[in-house]
Amino acid sequence: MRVDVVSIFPAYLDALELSLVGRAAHSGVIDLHVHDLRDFTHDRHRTVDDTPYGGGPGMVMSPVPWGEALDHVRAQVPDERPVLVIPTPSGRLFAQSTATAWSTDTWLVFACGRYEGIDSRVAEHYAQRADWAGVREVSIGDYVLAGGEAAVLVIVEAIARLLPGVLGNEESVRDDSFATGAMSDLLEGPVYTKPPEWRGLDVPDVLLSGHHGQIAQWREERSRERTADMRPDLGAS
Ligand code: JB8
Repeated sequence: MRVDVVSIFPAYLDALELSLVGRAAHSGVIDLHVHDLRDFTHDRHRTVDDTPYGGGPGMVMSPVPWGEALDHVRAQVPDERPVLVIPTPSGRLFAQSTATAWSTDTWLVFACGRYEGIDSRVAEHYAQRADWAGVREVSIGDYVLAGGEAAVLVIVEAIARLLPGVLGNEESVRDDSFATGAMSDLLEGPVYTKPPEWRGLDVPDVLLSGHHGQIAQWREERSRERTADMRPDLGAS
């Protein structure tokens, strides 16, 4: 999968070189390219924003450098159509099902807004372009960030761990109960490792029993309890 990110803070995306996503990039599973939006300006001050039509607080990102940057990215692979992803608090919710769906795409281009966001004609224009595969405006949750960069870190990590050959622990993601069941309706219950007693706290006996049927039943009960407590909205009780 090719991933391009356009931002006025390209160093923010340095974290993609680390850990799981970095391993995917170094192994060639992800072909990662980060671009500085200001490289597509032409004025002395490398201006990317302007005042909002209709008035109101703050500034809006100009469509002009965005068009130049995205056309430059698009031209890097003439025979592939990218999806344009725009993080915004006004987008559709990005969920585990979104990560799964996008994990089979061949090319994602992320546009990181700042200020009050990107001139809305950018999304409208690229949605009409036959040489792009579409535009997806997404929110990672009901809170407001200062820009799209942190959302891109979240989205790319959620996708990267689903790609074949990325996790060291191959089976945990391929396992259906982990990849889908885990997030779609029930939360994971408690987990334990050695030592069997730590600061007066014991590991539950059933987990040391070797009775796999009882262990599975116990884990399902704990999952249902935790879901009812932490996430009653998931309706697991
Ligand atoms: C300016 O909360 B967010 C988000 C917030 C933003 C921009 C993009 C995304 C751009 N503020 O997901």
